[in-house]
Amino acid sequence: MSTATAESQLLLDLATSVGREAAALVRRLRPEGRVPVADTKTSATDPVTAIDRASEELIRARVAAARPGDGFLGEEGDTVVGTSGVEWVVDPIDGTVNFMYGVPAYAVSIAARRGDQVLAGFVVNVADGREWGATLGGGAFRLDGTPRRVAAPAPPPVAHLLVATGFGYEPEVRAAQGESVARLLPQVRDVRRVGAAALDLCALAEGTVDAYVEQGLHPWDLAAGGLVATEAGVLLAGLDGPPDRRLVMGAHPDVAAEYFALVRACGF
Ligand code: LIP
Repeated sequence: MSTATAESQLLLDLATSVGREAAALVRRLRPEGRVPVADTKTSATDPVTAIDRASEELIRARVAAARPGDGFLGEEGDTVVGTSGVEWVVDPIDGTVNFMYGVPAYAVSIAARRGDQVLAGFVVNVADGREWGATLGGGAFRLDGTPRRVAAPAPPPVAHLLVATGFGYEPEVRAAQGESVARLLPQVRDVRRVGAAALDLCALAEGTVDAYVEQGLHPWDLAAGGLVATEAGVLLAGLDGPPDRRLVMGAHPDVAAEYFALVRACGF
């Protein structure tokens, strides 16, 4: 096992143990019914709950204890600049609106990267316990139960793709995204709006959707699920290069070029 792979595996092992502990905390703290909003961020409909914050505090504490020199970029707290060259990129609850309403699609998403290169990623759907993990060059796996490799299946033709997508929190951004999706809809099988990018990317990795498109994602929405998807054989792309805040597109290599062109033609 190469040194790089050994390091990535150690990072995945830590992400997995800390991610499972954070998921257990979120399950334990979630009250019956609707979860109250603690605050809002980019808009009145962009919520954070006290449990998002508790989950991130736990993850920060565990990572700092295990790897004190590492950096930390989390959705809910201050960025920590490290000295080791490794940075953790964390969404303590991806799909916060689903979490608030009790829609069973919200996840803890933990990745470790060196510069722009994600080395390890772990995603757990807190509501149903499904887990995904990946290391750079080491493949993608389902980790709940007996670990088993995940590989994106051969896709149908573009006109029959089931596409996952999502919308931002700012009304004017949503309006434009809605128009692009309206143009895409008659040219594919259908769309799914699950509400958590990390789970969308893991669904793409294992073929419960065929393609993905979203604008406005933050690094913590994309890092871990993105590695699971690419290590499962999916191609991810952005507007003019790697996926980023402006655009994330994903599909199997057999249809990627045609699908990416369609997405662009729809105005994304
Ligand atoms: C969510 C993303 C989702 C997007 C939502 C939101 P959050 O992240 O995972 O893909 O459509 O608008 O940004 O805010 O729940 O961590």
